[in-house]
Amino acid sequence: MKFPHAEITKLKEILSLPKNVVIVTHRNPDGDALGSSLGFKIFLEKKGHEVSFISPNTYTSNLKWIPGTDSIMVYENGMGKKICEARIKSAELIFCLDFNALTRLETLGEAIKISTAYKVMIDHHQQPENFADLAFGNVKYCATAEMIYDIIADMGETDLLDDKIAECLYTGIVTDNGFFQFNNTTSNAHQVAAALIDKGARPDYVSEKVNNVFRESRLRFFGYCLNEKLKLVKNNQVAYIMIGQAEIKKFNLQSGDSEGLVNYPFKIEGVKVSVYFSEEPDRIKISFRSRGDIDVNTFARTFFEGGGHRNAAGGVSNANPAITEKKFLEALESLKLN
Ligand SMILES: [Mn+2]
Repeated sequence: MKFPHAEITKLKEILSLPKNVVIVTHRNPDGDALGSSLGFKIFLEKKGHEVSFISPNTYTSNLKWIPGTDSIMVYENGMGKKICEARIKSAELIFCLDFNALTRLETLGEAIKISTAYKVMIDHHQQPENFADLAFGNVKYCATAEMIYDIIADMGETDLLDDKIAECLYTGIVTDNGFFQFNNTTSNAHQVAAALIDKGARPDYVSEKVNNVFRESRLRFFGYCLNEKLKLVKNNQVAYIMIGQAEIKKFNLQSGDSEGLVNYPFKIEGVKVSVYFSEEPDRIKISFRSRGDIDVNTFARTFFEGGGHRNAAGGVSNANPAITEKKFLEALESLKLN
C-alpha cells in the first residue's frame, strides 16, 4: 500500500456503486493533467460510472493524440459554461486532478466550489488548499498520473488497466518528469512506468508524439530565442529569455509553442536557473526552472504571484517588459544559488 489504508478504503466504498462523476483539472492542461484525467476517466467508466471530464480552457493541439481527448468538455468555449455547469450540478462525485487550489480553475473553480458533490483531490503540488472531502496529496510523486496508478493498485484493481489507460498514465508521468530526467524521477516512477508498459503503453510512440512534433516556424523560433534573446546573469548561473508580442506574432506562435524552450539554457554547463518571460496581451507569463536545491517555487510565490514545485514554477507580471525585467534582476539578489 502506498496510500493510507483509511483513505483507500473510503475511495473504494465511494466507487463501489455506479455514480455520476465529473473530473476537472487545471487551466492550460499539460500532459499530466490530460493523461491522468483521461486515464482515470476510462478506468472509472470500466467500473460502470458515468464520467465527464471538464477542462477549464482548451488544451494545446500537440496533446490531441492522447486517447480520449475528443470527449473533453471545455468550460470556457462558447456554450461550454452552460453545459458544464449543468453537468457539475448533476454530479455526485467530483475528482480534482493535478491541482490543489480552486483558483487554478479561475471561473470554473466557483462552479466546483458551490457544488454539493463529494470532492476528491488527487495531486502532487505543494501547499494544498483544504477544499476536498477526501484528499490524496503527495509532493514526492513526479506526476498525478503516477499517483492514479498507485491508487488503482492500492484498490487492487490493476486488472482493469488496458493499453489506453496505460498510455494516458505513462504520458502524464514522462511529460512531468522530462522522460525521467528531472529530479522528481524516483524508483517508484520507474516501477509504475514499467507496469504501464506491461499494460500496453508504448514508450517510443509517446516520445515521438511528445518530442518530435514541431512545425518548422516553431523550431526557427527556438533558434531565434537562443541566438538573439538569451541573456546570462549572476556569473552565468541564471539564464533568461524575454519575448514580446511582436515576436510572438512574427513567428506565428500558437499556444503551447514555447513549451520546453525554458529547458534549453540548461544545456550550458553551470546554468542553474532558467526563466522564460512571454508577453501576452494583458500580462507577462513567466516560467521558472531550477536545478538542485534552488527554490523557484518560493521565488515565484514571493515576487510573481505564482508557485508550483521547487524546480519548476510559474508566475505572472502585470508590469511592462522593462519594469518586469528590472524587478526580476533585483529579486534575483535574494535567490540563493549555492
Ligand atoms: Mn502534474
